[in-house]
Amino acid sequence: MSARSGPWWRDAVVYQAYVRSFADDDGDGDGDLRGLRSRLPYLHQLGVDALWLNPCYPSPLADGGYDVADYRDIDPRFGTLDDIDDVIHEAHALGIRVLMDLVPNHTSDEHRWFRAALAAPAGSRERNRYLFRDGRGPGGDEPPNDWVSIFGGPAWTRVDEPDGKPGQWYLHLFHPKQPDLNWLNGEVRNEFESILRFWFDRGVDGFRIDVAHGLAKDPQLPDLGVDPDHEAAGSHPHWDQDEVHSVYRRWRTVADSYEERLFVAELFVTPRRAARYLRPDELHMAFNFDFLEATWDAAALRAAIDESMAELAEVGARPAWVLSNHDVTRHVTRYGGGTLGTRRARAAALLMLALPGAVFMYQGEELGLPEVVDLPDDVREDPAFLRSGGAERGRDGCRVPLPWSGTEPSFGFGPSTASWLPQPAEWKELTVERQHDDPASMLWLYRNALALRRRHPALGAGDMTWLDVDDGVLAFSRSPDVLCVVNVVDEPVEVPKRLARYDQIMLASTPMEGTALIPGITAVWLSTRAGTQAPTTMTVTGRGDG
Ligand code: TEU
Repeated sequence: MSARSGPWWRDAVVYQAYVRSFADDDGDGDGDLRGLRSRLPYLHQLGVDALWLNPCYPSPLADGGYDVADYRDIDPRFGTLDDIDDVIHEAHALGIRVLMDLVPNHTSDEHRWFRAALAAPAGSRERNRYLFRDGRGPGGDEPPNDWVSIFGGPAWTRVDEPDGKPGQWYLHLFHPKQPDLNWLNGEVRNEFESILRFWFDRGVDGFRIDVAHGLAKDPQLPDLGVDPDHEAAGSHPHWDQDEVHSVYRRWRTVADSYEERLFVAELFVTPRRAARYLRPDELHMAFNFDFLEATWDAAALRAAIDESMAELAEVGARPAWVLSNHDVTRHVTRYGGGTLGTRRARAAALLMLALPGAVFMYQGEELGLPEVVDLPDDVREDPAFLRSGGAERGRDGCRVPLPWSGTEPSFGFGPSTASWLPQPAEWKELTVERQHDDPASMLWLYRNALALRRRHPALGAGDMTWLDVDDGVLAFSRSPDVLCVVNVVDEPVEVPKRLARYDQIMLASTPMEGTALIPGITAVWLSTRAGTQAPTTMTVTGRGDG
């Protein structure tokens, strides 16, 4: 029985599937929707509530699919609309909701709108869907302003006009193959509302919204200046402009015309500014990147948790915790790698999963996968790497296809040895099959934690109260009757006598003897009552799970 109340997403555990790297059905080395579908039983047994799919729309993949050429279809590499319908259907039958990834800041340059814009003259309706401007300087040879692309270089690219002469420039905050849309244009707004409906009508339960703070630009497109200090809220010309909120208010009315549809924002703004996106008539949740970015330090972790929870409380929103995603170095590696990184990652998982709110986990974190830091340059595809000439190592190292079974690549990722990025030989120790029967594995820890979280009322809606403990230790209670203690430092710590009544171990990230002493780098969930410990015998079914 579920201990939940409120909308499904309130305390949900959402599993992020990077479709290209999750499971490959046809053996071409790219994951696909049929592969994903065949692994839904695995996700069900893991105990997740929902699935978020990275973009799988038709795309030239100049930025891993965040360059969408058609928002109402599936890329043939990944499958068909029938395949996504099957995924949605079968996920729902297993009680798993499905979120898609919406990319509204920019399209692909291969989107029909952008092609039409290139063929049309300056000042046309077609160009006005994007941000085309004349250049500055003699002959308009210089970009319209000084904005820079996230992937390096200027944020403007000059086009050849239909007559073959160099002409206007278009804005792209990301790759030149990702032209920014003009969100002051009503046609753009209508189109995206229609796209939302298209997917909601197919049964999609919500969207993760890419670069949600980026859509609205200062209409004057002013220079950033030599020393862009835009701490003053709302004063940055292309991030977090107030106008963006009118977009989300409209989207919310669309979502609310369906049942329990969710919007999760990817935002890079302060917690205070993030709360504005989560007002009751806007988006529902935003990823907490301060938590992700906090170093493994008790005070830093606590500050990240407290600050964001305080801001969210003001608007009545729930947090969305995250440790890893497809854009960042995997947390086993961030936390120091090897045994140390793995021990910290285990403790971090129990910390995150004990907090109030939703949790977004990234595929492979349940296997304790590290970042692949030694990918050869010639296999890397991330524009962050390619456009910085390798100065940025980029994000390919967290996108390596999952190891499912066996002892040789592709480790059951697909029916062939192919995988679009090579998997390290050592991953034979980290396959799902290998961890399946190993109680000391990361997979067991996640499965047990998710099962407890689902079943224990404290870990759903329960209140959270910090307890006063030693430096280097985090302790909080969740009512009723769960105490989470995280010993962040590498020395054992005594549990204060006043908490001795919590003498039942529900789940611990390292083996514990008794509850008086918490080993170094360990998180534990304790209870005063017997019978709440983690289920320890579980079987997993599904292709290749052993
Ligand atoms: O990311 C937004 C973003 O600004 C960063 O995470 C960015 O990807 C990183 O700093 C570059 O190295 C979102 C997506 O999550 C990301 O995968 C896309 O590349 C980006 O938007 C563009 O759509």
